[in-house]
Amino acid sequence: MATLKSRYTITAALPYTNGPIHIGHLAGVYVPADIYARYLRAMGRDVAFICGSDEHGVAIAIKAKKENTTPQAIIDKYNAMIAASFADFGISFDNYSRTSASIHHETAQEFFKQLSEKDIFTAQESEQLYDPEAQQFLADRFVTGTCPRCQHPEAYGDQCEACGSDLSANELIAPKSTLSGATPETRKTKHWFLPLDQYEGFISKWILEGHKNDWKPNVYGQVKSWVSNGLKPRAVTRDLDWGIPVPLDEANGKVLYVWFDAPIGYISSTKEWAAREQKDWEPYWKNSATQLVHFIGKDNIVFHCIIFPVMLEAHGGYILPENVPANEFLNLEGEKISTSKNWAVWLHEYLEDFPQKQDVLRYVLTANAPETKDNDFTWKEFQARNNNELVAIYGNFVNRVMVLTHKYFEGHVPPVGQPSATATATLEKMSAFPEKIGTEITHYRFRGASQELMNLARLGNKYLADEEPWKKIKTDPEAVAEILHIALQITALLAVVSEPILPFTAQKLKDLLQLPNISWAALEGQAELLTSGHKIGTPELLFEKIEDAAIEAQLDKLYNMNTMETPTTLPEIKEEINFDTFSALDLRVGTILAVQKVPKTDKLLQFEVDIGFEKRTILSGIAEYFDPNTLVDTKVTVVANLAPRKIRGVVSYGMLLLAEDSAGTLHFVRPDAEAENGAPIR
Ligand code: B3M
Ligand code: ZN
Repeated sequence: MATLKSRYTITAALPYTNGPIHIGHLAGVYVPADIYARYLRAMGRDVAFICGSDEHGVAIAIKAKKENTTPQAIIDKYNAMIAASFADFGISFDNYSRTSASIHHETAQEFFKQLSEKDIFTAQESEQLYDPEAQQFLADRFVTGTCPRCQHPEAYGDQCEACGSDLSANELIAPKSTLSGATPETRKTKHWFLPLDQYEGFISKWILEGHKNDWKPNVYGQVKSWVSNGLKPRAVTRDLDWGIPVPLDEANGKVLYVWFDAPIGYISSTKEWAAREQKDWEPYWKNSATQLVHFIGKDNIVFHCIIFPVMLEAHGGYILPENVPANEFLNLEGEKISTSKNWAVWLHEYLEDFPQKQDVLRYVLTANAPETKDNDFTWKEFQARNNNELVAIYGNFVNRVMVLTHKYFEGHVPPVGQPSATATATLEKMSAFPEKIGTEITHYRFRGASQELMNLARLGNKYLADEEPWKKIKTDPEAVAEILHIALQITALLAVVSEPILPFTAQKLKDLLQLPNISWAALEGQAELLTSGHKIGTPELLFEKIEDAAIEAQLDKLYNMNTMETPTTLPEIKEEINFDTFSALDLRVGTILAVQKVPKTDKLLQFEVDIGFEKRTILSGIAEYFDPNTLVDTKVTVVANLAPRKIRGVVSYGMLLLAEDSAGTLHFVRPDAEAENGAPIR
């Protein structure tokens, strides 16, 4: 077990308040951070678990424009929504602040002034991209274009989300304004640059040498590639009207770059918390006895491993992060989670559909966390882990122990004499679990921690199944007393060590057992958690089975089958595209050879389509609109080069084109009957 420090500052990435949060946020950042914080608190450490809303930046300005409202209205709406979601899921921040708070504006401006007075910045005029139509300089998400590193077609002006590279807008190939679609001009403007190039040695020594063995390979590898590509000065001011004003007279009208101010938000949130708790904030950020850990997603590595540490180093007097255990991304049903395509499981919606099941999601997202590679969330696995692990192992074990204790001993912990060899061996195995789980957590292996927790429940389940107290009760009640005494110790230990991952279940189990308050730290050498004669409460199920219908409903919602809004008017023309974008589509003539309904769904039809040179399986959610028997031999238009997509276990190779009129009626786009199958449609 890693030797623990006395004090921890644990930060979780500040979510942008430009939308609600989804399961990808929980899996990538907030559940692991919460498990880590809860465990360290349970081990008696002094913990500051810090977060808050990230309320500046272009993404919020864009959202406000889109919703024809103000950035302030956007941040107020989503700050409240996000804070509520975190509270609902038991993410136990000591403080959740917001970067629009005055304490943050002051802290960020003070930080900038300190660097400016130390002549850290290089101020220079340069040609920046400018949108002549919107009459606005373009930076960050105001401009998109092809990434010069990986050719990703939709990189942003400050970062490419595909390869993680940090970019400046001028580097983008074929840039385009996201405000007006215009091709930008360049205009002179002055900005203040953080000279990252001068800190290559610092980063190499601190990370590439100092954290070679303890930082996750995905994090270490990204830092290494940036340093080997050469760090470049980075502008930390912007020509925007939404953000924190730059505290320099000569910079009026400019604001701090959001990624300069946001990480300072960890410090201002700590200050806000310390003031409320009448504590001194400085030990949490300036004392080397404190361990600072940043929990983030992989797209934030450059900001937390290079830019923010350089800011702290340049400022002086701050500690640096001991670790930045960034997770990879969580996909959903085989696709990247996408806010714009509504391809997500939103936390507020999850709780509407699965009330009181926060711990089920916490467990599944932890057991399946994208710790070393992108991973996939499927509703089938969600159901399987709930039914086969939480219900069938954990819940079933606890319930049987409690029911049998009431049945045979009126709910009292039975006395135990000289323990048998089996009992001793079982207690020995049981007592190893706090350290096993703790070691996984302190090494940021939360998947492993969740499986060790389940292994403790498996130990209890197997012990009960092997010892069969229900058979022995008539012939050897003493043996049954020992069996249930031991089994009850295991349920009590489960209640204590479940708290970081399953806080709601842990509390419920403690209440059911009427377990005296005992901390993880006090478990060491504790022989009995429930002493003989202790009266336990009435058993209640901790988990319940999730039926197929509930999973179908989620999949239907996700595939947007039953929430297709019937349009009342014809939709507006979409954003203009150029010919290249259109010609990337490969449309072909096809003929329907066979149609069948996809089992257990009421929306999906599975087509076999002849497109001349091959036959394709194509799914379409139109079962409600057509009688399958009338469709064979229909001529159709096929999108032939759409990436294959697995839907309800069937891979769909392409898409059929249909027109939807204002009455909501669907019509196949049908080439002429004599058009040859496979003929390209231009
Ligand atoms: N607001 C989250 C993101 O990139 C970003 C994190 C800031 S942490 C200081 O989605
Ligand atoms: Zn890229």
